[in-house]
Amino acid sequence: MSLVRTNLAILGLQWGDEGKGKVVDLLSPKFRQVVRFQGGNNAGHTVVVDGQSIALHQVPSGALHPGCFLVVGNGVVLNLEVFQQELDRLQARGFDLTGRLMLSDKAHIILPHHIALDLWREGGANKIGTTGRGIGPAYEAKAGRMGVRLGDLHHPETLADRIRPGYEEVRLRLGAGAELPSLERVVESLLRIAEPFLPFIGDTQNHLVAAWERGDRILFEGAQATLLDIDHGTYPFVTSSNCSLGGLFTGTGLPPKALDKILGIAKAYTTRVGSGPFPAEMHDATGEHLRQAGREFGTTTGRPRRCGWFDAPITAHACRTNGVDGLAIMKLDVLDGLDEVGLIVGYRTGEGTVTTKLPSCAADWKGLKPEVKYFKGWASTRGITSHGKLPAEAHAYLEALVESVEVPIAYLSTGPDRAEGCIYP
Ligand code: 2SA
Ligand code: MG
Repeated sequence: MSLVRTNLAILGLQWGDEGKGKVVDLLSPKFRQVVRFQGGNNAGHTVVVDGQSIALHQVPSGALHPGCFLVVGNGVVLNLEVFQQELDRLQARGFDLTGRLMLSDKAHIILPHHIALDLWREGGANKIGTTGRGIGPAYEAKAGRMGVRLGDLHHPETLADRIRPGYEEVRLRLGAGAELPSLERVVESLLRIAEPFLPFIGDTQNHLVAAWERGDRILFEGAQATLLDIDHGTYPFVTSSNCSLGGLFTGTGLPPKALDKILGIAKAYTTRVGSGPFPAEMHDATGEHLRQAGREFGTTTGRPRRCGWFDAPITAHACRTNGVDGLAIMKLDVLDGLDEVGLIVGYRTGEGTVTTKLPSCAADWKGLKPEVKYFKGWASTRGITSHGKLPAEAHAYLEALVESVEVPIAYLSTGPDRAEGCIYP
């Protein structure tokens, strides 16, 4: 897949944690603008440089490249306190974002009562295993027209009136037991935390349209992934934004013709954190091996991830939803040393037939058993930088994977470091 002169979207094709951060970090030197368009600090992108890893949650992964201008689009929900911590961590490592960061004045702010509501719900029977960062309630406030946007920070005199309706509703819902700071405290601490950000707040849509018109190359960095998309994922076990392609346009204000190519990111196996349908899940020693070998614990919350073989039907669904041009297959090396490697090619239903169609309803996933095709394992792919050096068994596995998803591989990752991987012919 040629990337010459393209504006490119990087999207997750599974349930998140595919390794989007590494791909964005690798590609961003070729781009002038790196843009986040949805999600918030529920995202956790780990980039590894010279053996040292840096976890980013809201700052676009292009942060480590001084030539990249970083844009946080209107579709993002922001926790400014956490954003400040990220900036401080970057600063301590010598990465200064002054003069190369813009936050949309239309992006919504995650407020303390959003976090309280998220945690309150997660303590009840309807818990869905959120990251507890207030993401859902912040998007609800936006859709309910009670949200507070970064642009509102320019009007401190009316900020309390902006915050009050949403704040009062949460207080009513949580009742006497709610440990919420007073409205005055919320306003006062927001103004204090937001102060350093005021110079960065601007019209990111105008900024991006101008960048597009003058031919700046733009990289769009998706967070979470298609199976967590509020419309196209395993609802209700999803996040509250459109993590698939549609969210890129609503979350930036750019039209579809501003985008040239779509790179879909998938791990060579499948993981998910939180509850919800996950037919690939293996509760046995192989599942545990994948978790340990792949260090499958959440970047944001440290939660152990559920693990299983590569699930072709879900990945094919994600490729269709996003119109993916090429795949980046990550963490192939985690499958090293296994006697055999599985690939889920369909699901066996209660009636004994095999389907590749994903149910629309979470309840209909129950009873679907993965139909696994097994391949002979290989010794090692770790650190391989040339496609020709892959073991024949790994080739056979990847060929079957491509055949089942019907999208070619563009990049293959064989280890966490920037250098570990190869362009796939
Ligand atoms: P939320 O907090 O409302 O977005 O949670 C709703 C569902 O979305 C899932 N979700 C995620 N799944 C994988 N990775 C995510 N980000 C972190 C990371 C996760 C972590 O990148 O490592 O550290 O635990 C992410 N964010 C949201 C979540 O598990 C719920 O199923
Ligand atoms: Mg992640």
